[in-house]
Amino acid sequence: MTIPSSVTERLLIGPEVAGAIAAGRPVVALESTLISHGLPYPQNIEVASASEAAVRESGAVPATVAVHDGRLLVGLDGDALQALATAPAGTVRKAARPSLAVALAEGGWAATTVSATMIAAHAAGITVFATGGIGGVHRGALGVPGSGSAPTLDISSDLQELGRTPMVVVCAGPKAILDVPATLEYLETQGVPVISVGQDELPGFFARSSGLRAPFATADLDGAARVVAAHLALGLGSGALVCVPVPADKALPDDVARDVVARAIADADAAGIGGPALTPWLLARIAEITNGVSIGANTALIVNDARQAGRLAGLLTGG
Ligand code: PSU
Ligand code: MN
Repeated sequence: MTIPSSVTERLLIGPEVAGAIAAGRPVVALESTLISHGLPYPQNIEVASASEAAVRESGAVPATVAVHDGRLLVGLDGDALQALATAPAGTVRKAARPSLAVALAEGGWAATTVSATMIAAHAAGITVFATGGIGGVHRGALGVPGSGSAPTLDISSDLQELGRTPMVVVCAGPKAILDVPATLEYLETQGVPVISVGQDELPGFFARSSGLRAPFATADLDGAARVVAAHLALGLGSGALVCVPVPADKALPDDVARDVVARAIADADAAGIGGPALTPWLLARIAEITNGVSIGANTALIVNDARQAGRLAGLLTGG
């Protein structure tokens, strides 16, 4: 058995994506965990297709990333997207930095989280990546004051990946299910600039605002592109996080978002859910509690992020 000895040997880059990278044209990586674990069918395939279309409309080439039979696919075709979106529950692994090797070695399909998508996209030579929300410090990771419960230390590998991989990730803010202040502190420690576009407050994923001031804010995407370009040119090795708020017409009101998230977290605690299953479980529970309204917000913000990332990729390549 010959085992590929580098990430590059595992890569299988789609022809259109490979052509765009070689020509220096703007490319946007898209992750696949939100397809297999983040949203139900058929909203998952709709959002995957709409995100690719939004990237194209803004003048860039989309490259959705996943793992299949030992290869890191960068640029899925329509059949592959469909296969991922319709796979029976439990048959698609969730691959992050710590579980990428298992996903590659075991064969079959795996969806890539933000961390694993960054690894593949960076190896392919892509700089810009769009997702809905990054993983972060889960509530209770550091213990719950006064509760006597032990810290879970559940901190997404997305945060360290942002600290070690020089890419720009466009999202709608850290997922509201997280300990957002701790997530911001962690990103600061990792040397990751966090830039809010168009508002001083950090976007709150399902809601326009997280209730926290963003570390940096720019009036528009051009301003964000200037900061990102300066950061990447320094060669520090870390990535940057650009946060754009969910479109207003699909946003959950700030107080509603706060309440449903609190309820879902209490339910997860009661049900004993933890580890990699926690994020998908909470997203599904929030969809239930809101009668699907959260799915409308989630899909709108993902497609919007893809569109902004396409524009950002154009600005960064001088387009
Ligand atoms: N954004 C979404 N839905 C998702 C995710 C992001 O709108 O399902 C996924 C991403 O792939 C992210 C992952 O990397 O959740 C984080 O999982 P964890 O907290 O287990 O690290
Ligand atoms: Mn985790």
